[in-house]
Amino acid sequence: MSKIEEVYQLVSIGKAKLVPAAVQGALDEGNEATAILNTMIDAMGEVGDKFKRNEIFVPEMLVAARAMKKGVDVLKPHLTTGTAGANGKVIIGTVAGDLHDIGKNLVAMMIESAGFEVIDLGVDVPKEKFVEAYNANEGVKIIACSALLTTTMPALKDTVAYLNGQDFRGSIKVMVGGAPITQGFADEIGADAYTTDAASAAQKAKELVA
Ligand code: B1M
Repeated sequence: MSKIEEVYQLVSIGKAKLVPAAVQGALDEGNEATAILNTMIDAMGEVGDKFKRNEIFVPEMLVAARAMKKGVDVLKPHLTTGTAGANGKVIIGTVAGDLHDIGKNLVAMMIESAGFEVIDLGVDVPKEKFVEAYNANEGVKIIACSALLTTTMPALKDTVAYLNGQDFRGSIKVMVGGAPITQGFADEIGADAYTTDAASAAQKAKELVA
């Protein structure tokens, strides 16, 4: 089995301790960091499918997530470049009621790499917290919100509506994303931008402040 296949296997069965060495091995075998990242995302896809079929349960999803995070730690220096902070500040968080953070963390990492200082509010972030963070920080250019569940799409809608009602709205851009989100939904709720993945989120962030 090649190292990249091993990464897939180990993430999907949640072997957090073994993943870093396998990821390093896959890099050493000459695989691109983005290819290894995509392999881990595919492994999470399989985990999600097994969950949907009731073949595994929440604890197994959780250990797989931990394993993937360990792998991302090894990849981080290979995925990121750029001068943090030069383009201004981005506030990011996963919306209220939603505990998924791997996708949001990847977006944060790529946006940081695109030259922004990232203020990461974590998961399950109430809409008021985004505004508090804006008021507590100078130089915020973008507020970025993730929602990874169909059941938290209303919380994303609420958050964007709340941001849209703030006096400072004209001086920031609001970005949204996450697996169940679409361009149509982003338009409907009044966000400025929607992207499908972390790399395109970073690219879009640069365009929004250019
Ligand atoms: Co959850 N979960 N989960 N889960 N989980 C999904 C999302 C699910 C699709 C699995 C499935 O059924 N197939 C399903 C949602 C179904 C739906 O929405 N209808 C689901 C469910 C149902 C649940 C629970 C309700 C299960 C339960 O308790 N019965 C529960 C909800 C908890 C809560 O949030 N309140 C739950 C819990 C969990 C864990 C906590 C166990 C764990 C998360 C741990 C963690 O994140 N620290 C977990 C996991 C691991 C998953 C899967 C398996 C993997 C998620 C992941 O990390 N994907 C997931 C299945 C899947 O995704 N295929 C599943 C990899 C990640 C890189 O992708 O997050 O999509 P993603 O991020 C992408 C893009 O979406 C985009 O870029 C990222 C990188 O490319 N993106 C943005 C994200 N944010 C963006 C922001 C942007 C732009 C792009 O701009 C601002």
